[in-house]
Amino acid sequence: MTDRVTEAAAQFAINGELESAAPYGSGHINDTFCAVFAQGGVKQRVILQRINDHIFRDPPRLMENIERVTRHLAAKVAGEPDGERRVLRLIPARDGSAWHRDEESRYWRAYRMIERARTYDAVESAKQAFEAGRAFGRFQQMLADLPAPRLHDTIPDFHHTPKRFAVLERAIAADAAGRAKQAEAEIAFALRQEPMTRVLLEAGLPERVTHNDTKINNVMLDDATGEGLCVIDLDTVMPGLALYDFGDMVRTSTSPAAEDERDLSKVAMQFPLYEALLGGYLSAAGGLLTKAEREMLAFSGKLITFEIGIRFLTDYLAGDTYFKVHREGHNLDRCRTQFALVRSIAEQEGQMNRLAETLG
Ligand code: ADP
Ligand code: GN1
Ligand code: MG
Repeated sequence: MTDRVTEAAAQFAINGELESAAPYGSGHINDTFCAVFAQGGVKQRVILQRINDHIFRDPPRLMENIERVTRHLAAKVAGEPDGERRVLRLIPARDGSAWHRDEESRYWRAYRMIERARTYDAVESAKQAFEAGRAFGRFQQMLADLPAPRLHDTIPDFHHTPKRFAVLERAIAADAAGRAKQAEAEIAFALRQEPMTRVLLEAGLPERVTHNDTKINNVMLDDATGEGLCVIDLDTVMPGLALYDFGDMVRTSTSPAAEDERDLSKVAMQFPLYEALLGGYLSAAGGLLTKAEREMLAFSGKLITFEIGIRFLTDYLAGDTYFKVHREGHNLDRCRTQFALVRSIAEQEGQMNRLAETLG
């Protein structure tokens, strides 16, 4: 337990003595800790996070978004069974603020731990795909009437695929880490996909409040029932397209392989998982969608998988400055997995579209 974590934990309105704090979860962005507090023999676990301010340049505005969104969601689930566990709950700092700024000017926040539920780094069953789809769909649906003003863009152009592509082109030209040679095949594949990068943006789809990071490990599934209980990781909740969310669900909830799987023969879009995911998503958010959105559901899976793939490739070429990495070549492995999945989705896109039509 480092001094920094202990000091930060003490700033939040939590009763009891801090017993321990340890790194937690497998997110690629923030520093997440599970802190255990004890009072009179009763233990309480808390999620403590140091916000990545290299990536999120304005943490107070980001926290303003999260306060507004969690307040809105809390009002929606009030009175539902188990409502406490259905929304992320911020624990305020002792001065009443939603965050704490430490001596190094780093920003911290604390959430109630959602107990008896967990996240999965890779989908394991059709039931999980359905539940993830339903939970993220419900999330969009509950935020459809979030009162004005517009949320802050915590990362501008987060899903602007053509701009992501342009950044990749610059990274290839710069070859800052001298790695372009090792990624020749991936670079060639990426460059061939350029025409698809603009398709969603040119389709005239409506702006909505979206999550923008709907990978399966950002939804907690109930241990006892498997139900999609609570959507977490709200840093990128901001104006976006419904299909950014659906696309990232396809990326992580239809192929049971890990995001960094090296054995690409294991990486494939499995149709029964897609069927379950789509069913879950439409059961909650279907009523929101326009005809154009429905027609592009499968395409969004291919596009967003490609987009995340080029982000991993860009980071590999730049020398791993964005995503946390845990081994040599990690971002290149992740890129390869995404591109294998893009190919697999492309092969099944016709069938995926026909399914959406029958459910439409
Ligand atoms: P990152 O932005 O780095 O992905 P997350 O907010 O997703 O960070 O948190 C990382 C992991 O911590 C999650 O995948 C989840 O397993 C766990 N986690 C986060 N918040 C909670 C919570 N309130 N209750 C239980 N687990 C949580
Ligand atoms: C990051 O924060 P985390 O680990 O849930 C990233 C997403 C990527 C994802 C790939 C703010 O998500 O955009 O899709 O990694 N988040 C940010 O696993 O860049
Ligand atoms: Mg996360």
